[in-house]
Amino acid sequence: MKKIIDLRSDTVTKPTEAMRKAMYEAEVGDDVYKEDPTANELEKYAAELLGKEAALFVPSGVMGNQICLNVLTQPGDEVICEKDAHIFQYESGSPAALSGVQLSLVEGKRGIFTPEEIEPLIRPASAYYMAHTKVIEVENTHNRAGGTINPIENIEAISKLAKKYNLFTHLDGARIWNASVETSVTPAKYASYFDSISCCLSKGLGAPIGSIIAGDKDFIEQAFRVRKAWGGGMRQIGIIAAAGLYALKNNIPRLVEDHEKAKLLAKHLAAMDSVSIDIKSVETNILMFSPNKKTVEQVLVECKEKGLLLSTGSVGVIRAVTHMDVSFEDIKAAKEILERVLN
Ligand code: TLP
Repeated sequence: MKKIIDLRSDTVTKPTEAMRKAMYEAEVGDDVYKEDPTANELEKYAAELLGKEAALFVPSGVMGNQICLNVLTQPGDEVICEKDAHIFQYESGSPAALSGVQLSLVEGKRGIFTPEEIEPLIRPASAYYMAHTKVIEVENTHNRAGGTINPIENIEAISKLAKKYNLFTHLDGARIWNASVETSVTPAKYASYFDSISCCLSKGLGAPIGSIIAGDKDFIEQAFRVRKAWGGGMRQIGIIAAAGLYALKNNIPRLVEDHEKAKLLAKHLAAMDSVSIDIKSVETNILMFSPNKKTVEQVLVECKEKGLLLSTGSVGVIRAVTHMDVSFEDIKAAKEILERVLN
């Protein structure tokens, strides 16, 4: 059977033997009663890693972000975020549908906005005829911008601005682990500038299911209630929590290897005339590029025929994501397929 190289996303990773063993051996209980020892251990471990009072295991990154926004806002509030934020582009309109909030979009550059750009968007609290600005949301690393890292000094300045206006801050840290290994800024340091954080176990860390949200105790108590209300209260989840715990304990440092693979592929692409790519923008495990001679759709179809799966970014852009289930040899094979298809 022809080998398929799947660079559509880091969500496609499959649990390893060791992870499956941890899942098999997990002690379980009913988590709706808070009696699943493995889920409890995962939440305690994650809270410590993120430097927060408490954490909650949730089924997905989308649910994590949406629960956080729901707890931090009231219907009619406004959340400031970057125009390509996952909560705006890829969460099915849920801020409006589930929490009755509207998003105020900032242009940003490479997924990053500065405090100066958002200060004019903060609505005066006295303006009863306007939505209330309530939350500033940051995504780090930024998916649609190509895995870019938000500099810690910028995050600190955004957090100061939020405090000045009495606003909450939320971090979509689906890939905060990637930012952390690349910059050596700890996940806890990143999280310290936010009231709530959502981070994925099922992307580069290789767990099959799940995300973590973290915040103070009161926040997590409220989040526990919203998770149940939205049908996310699960029972013997130790089986999947064990995978998450294994992922957090074992799979963070190896993410640097995924970044090396992405940078290598970016270098190969930059050497081809038929491709536009900003090689400097490839900071972590995501790379975005545009074909010069064919349409995105043509390239996706032809690559698939040859055993290489890719996805799309914004209009006219192809996305490739490296992860633990692709090797350096796969990157070489991907380069050869791309050379044939793009030229
Ligand atoms: N991103 C997916 C797709 O939805 C695009 C991917 O393949 O990258 N925040 C960020 C920054 C994400 O990239 C994602 C998933 C999520 C949240 C949602 O996570 P899940 O898929 O677990 O709900």
